[in-house]
Amino acid sequence: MNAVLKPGAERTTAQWQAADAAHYLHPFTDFKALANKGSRVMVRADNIYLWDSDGHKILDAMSGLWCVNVGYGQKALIDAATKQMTELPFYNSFFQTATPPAIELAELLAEVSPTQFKHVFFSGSGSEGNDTVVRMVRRYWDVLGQPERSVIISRHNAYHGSTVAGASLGGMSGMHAQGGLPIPGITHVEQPFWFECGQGMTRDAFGLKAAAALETRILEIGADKVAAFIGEPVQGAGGVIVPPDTYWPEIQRICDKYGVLLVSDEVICGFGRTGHWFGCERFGFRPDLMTFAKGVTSGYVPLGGVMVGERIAKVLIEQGGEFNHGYTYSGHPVACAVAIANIRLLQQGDVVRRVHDELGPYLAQQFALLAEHPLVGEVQTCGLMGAVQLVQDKSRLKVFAPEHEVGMLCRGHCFASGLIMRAVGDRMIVAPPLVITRAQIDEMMALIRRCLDLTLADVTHRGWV
Ligand code: PXG
Repeated sequence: MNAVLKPGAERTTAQWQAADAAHYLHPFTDFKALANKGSRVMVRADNIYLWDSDGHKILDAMSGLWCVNVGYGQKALIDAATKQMTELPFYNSFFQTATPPAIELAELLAEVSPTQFKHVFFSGSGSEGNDTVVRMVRRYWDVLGQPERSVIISRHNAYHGSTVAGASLGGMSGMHAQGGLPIPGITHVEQPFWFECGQGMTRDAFGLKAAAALETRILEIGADKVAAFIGEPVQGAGGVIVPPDTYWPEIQRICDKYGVLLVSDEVICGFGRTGHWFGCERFGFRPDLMTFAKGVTSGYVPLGGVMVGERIAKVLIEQGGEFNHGYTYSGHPVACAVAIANIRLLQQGDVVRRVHDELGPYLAQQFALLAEHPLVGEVQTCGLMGAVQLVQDKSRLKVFAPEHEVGMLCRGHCFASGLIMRAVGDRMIVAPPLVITRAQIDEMMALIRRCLDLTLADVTHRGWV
């Protein structure tokens, strides 16, 4: 009988790292630097914990990459995939065909989405979802006889993916610096980031000012040339930037005034992350399109898509003829079956309400205590997302010199202490699985506190404070 090996134990860590360095180009990575250092190889997971190839247990406060909303090891998702793979592992939806999971998921998404959404277009990822958004909003205006209405307005420091259209919609200067992006017809306005752009104003006044940047740009371009505005309800990859409450209602007012389509990128905020099914519900706006991915399957298999509001669906269905767009994996039956099981689990476990009523408020309360730490200039939370802004001088909210990379120092302590927390510059962020318990939030907070203390000791020792 063959011995049953532990996951990952087929090779030693050093052997995994050598093969990785020899063949595997990782996303958003300095290939040479990583090859010299060696990857951390993750081999197993359960609930909110991961184990690496050296057997270390790690609390995953980033839900994989903002996606494992129901936590690891959920049997219902595993069984759904196994059953669907056995019955029908693949069929496409191109040539007037469909599969039961794709149809049923479309129906279920309409049930959990805000009422204006009755239709969905599936993709394989969030980036592909946003490519679909670009093609769909332009097609909509074409069909209505206004093809010149093609400009899409987004925001600096937005993240909308890494395909050519996704990276162009995004407002990441590092991404625009490579490969001639953004493509024409996409323009960026101010982000609602009070800490960086709004100090000296009240948060509410700043929210209105940041939204006014949209109106100014619409008037500069001409409303008859603007197709849509896109934004994340809370900027995730940008650093968990929770906008002032005045921001989104004003954006909605401006889009309505000029007839501009409003697109909510819900790739991170969707499926309970904010304590609502979708982030737009938390902030009180009514998008025409919603991009989703990640939490729709809790990341167990890739799936994304776009919820299409009735304003657009009606035009495309009744007057549009053929829409020349789609992906091999649009409506992949295994991905859709897993998504159905995932959404049922969120519904049956009352997970979204628990984030709203219990876990979100508890995280907010615990993060508020962190604000007293000498390194912390600002904390923000929204549902089960949180950000801690590290500062050099708390009284004046003065930031560290970027070259000191204090966020990376802190992230290093997190890694070494068994906690996965992201650093965006000097903003430390978490987005744990939505099934986390209060006791596990306490465990996470103790680790965060310890890492802040270790970082404070470092910067004191180096004379940076
Ligand atoms: N929109 C948003 C709001 C996202 O956060 C995408 C679109 C693209 O999704 P795909 O599935 O194509 O990756 C995302 C992805 C980070 C990080 O470092 C965030 C994402 C991806 C990778 C890294 O925080 N978000």
